[in-house]
Amino acid sequence: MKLIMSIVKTDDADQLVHDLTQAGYRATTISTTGGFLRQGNATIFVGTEDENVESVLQLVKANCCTRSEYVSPLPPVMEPGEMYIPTPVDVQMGGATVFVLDVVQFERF
Ligand code: 2BA
Ligand code: 2BA
Repeated sequence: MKLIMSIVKTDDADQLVHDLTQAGYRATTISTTGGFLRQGNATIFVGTEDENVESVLQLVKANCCTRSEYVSPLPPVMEPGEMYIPTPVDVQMGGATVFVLDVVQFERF
């Protein structure tokens, strides 16, 4: 069994979970925050048998298209007297960052 952990744009999460459940997969969504932009994203966990991993990945891929956005990262924590000049950066948004983990044990109580 595998646990597929997909970090996706909040905007893409609902449709992805809808498609996953329609396809018979169980999913859990948690609201998360990216470390770099510190903007909300969503992390979707799907526990499933090994043979289903590819099909889950296809659903993630189909729902999470990549697009480019020009954004200013939030200022870092600074010492008194330090100055921060915000520099907008071009980042690829959307898409999905996916980790597939081995499940050692699965229980339902
Ligand atoms: P964030 O950390 O907020 O990053 C958002 C996007 O900003 C990243 O998109 C990437 O295009 C860019 N970015 C991140 N760190 C950067 C840096 N040091 N320099 C330049 N650009 C940078 P994605 O790579 O698609 O990542 C989307 C979100 O997925 C991330 O949000 C983070 O929450 C998560 N993520 C990505 N890789 C991860 C990893 N190895 N471990 C844990 N979470 C990860
Ligand atoms: P939910 O997805 O909201 O599911 C709530 C309950 O609805 C489930 O309880 C189960 O009794 C039923 N259910 C869900 N999907 C079903 C389906 N396709 N067919 C028939 N009945 C279904 P639990 O199984 O105890 O799950 C409780 C919560 O644990 C789930 O909430 C979900 O958030 C998470 N979860 C369970 N299995 C998961 C898995 N394989 N991967 C990721 N998250 C899982």
